[in-house]
Amino acid sequence: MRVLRVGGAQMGPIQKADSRQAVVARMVKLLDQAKAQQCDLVVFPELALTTFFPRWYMPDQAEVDTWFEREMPNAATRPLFDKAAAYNIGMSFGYAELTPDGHHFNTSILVDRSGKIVGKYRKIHLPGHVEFDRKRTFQHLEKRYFEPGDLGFPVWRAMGGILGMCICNDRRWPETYRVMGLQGVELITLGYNTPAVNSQRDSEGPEQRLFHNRLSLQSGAYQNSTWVVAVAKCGTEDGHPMIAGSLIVNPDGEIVAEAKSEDDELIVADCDLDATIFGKETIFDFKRHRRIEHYGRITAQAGIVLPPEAT
Ligand code: CDV
Repeated sequence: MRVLRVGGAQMGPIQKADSRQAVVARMVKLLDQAKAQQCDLVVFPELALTTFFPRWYMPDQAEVDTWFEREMPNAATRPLFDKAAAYNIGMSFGYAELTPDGHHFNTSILVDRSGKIVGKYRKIHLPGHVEFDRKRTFQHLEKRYFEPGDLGFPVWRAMGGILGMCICNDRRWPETYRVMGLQGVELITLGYNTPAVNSQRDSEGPEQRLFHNRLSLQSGAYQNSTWVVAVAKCGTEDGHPMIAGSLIVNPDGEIVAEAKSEDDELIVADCDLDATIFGKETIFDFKRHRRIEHYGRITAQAGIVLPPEAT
């Protein structure tokens, strides 16, 4: 058995006016709970340090840049790194990254038990739109504020296993899990900010969004025989509700821990990384069963190519 006790540190809403310092204090409290429950690894949400700012249209780039971090750790997050290292707990969390050469990414990092950053992932599947869209009931401007990630879907040998990361919308795409699955991933961490309603169709509310969340995470875990730890930032931010429903899913696709609230809440599960072996050696033994000669379209085209019309 290779058991990692993992804490999913769901976070309730962060309002526009909340400081990074106040948010980090909440994250440290969640770390305190994780320490009390003897967690080895704590997973925080996407863009964990601020409100979900892509819902706001900002024509002024200087204002946009105030939501980004120019270095990590920095003065605001140093207490989080120090506390995690003092507790000997690894962690992952998301933030908006502004690189020294001016690139903007929606980023997640993996930090080992000593407080060292050992992995970085930049969100690849950016949802939303670039320009203000008056037809939507609210904006989702990730395509305006971020560039698509440029690091692929790497995995890292860390915490005694093989770990990978993805971010929010990535969880809906089977390619995300499979690219990591092909590198033997044993545990995937991800954070999300998912509005409770669809700004483009009234009929899609929180129940359906929670269903799609579970469906994507459970199938991704099962089909790649990996643990998946998915953690929400949720509740109502500046009048905008987001789903909760943080989950830990085992390599059989079963939910082993699920958040009950829409607030700061730690969910915990013992994740035996050896539980990934059975699926990887049997029904999802990729080497024996995959038929890559028939998968060319997956990387050769992005959109749908319809068959010719019948004549
Ligand atoms: N932050 C996100 O990526 N949110 C998307 C919403 C826009 C659907 C998601 O996939 O949850």
